[in-house]
Amino acid sequence: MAVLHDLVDAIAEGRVEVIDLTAPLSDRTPIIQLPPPFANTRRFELTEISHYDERGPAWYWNDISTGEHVGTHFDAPIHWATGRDGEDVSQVPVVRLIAPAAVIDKSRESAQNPDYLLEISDIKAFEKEHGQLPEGGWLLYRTGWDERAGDQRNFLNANETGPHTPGISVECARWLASEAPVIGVGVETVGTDAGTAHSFDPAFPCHSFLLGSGKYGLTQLANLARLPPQGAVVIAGPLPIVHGSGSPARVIALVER
Ligand code: 23J
Ligand code: MN
Repeated sequence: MAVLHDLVDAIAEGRVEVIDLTAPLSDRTPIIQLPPPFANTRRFELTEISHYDERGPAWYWNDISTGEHVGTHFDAPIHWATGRDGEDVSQVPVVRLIAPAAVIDKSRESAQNPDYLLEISDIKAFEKEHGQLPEGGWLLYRTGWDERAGDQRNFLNANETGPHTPGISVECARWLASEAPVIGVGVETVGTDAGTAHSFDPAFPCHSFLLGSGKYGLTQLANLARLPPQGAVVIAGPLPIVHGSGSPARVIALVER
């Protein structure tokens, strides 16, 4: 009881700041675009049921339609073939949804090179300066890409060779999955993998290794610039979609000031 009320007091007094890491969900929210012959997700959309009118005089409501992997969202292990026997999004234990986070900032590197790939050496250097990655927590990867989220073209940054967005190297993805103490990786981009990861070996290594190890992904996070390198606590709220491979999620962070 005491700890929880201390937390509520600390939030009310501003000693703990609550930061929204979630992108707004609308029909303009950027979505991933896979090349042919692959099938693609649908956008988030509202269909009005009534709006204080003859269809419902005192109420406004909508139907929603969306892909599971739209906007700020959670990737469950079952999303990838390597994790096919793992948890669907409704089976992720709620205790996993509140976890500490380390934030590594490669926004400068990503501005210079949109194909920037996070390496194990980057994480070792981070750990030397800021301490170890949190046990049972997230590695959040800041690239500055959230500034582009208002515009699908700029966000996907595709040319004739495909999308160019920063990501994680094959070796680093393997290491994060098998050696690092984290439960998952969160990114600002449309997916946890780099734009060019379709041509990596294996393809989409973040998805392949992390989800294959029962770990998770969080994508299209906003406001990572407002988090400290260590010490934030992340609350991620995917919908418990039965058999779902993922879900749009409200993701918030608590930061001690
Ligand atoms: C399906 C296929 C490839 C990718 C993805 C989905 C995602 O990024 C996702 O949202 O999980 S790379
Ligand atoms: Mn996804």
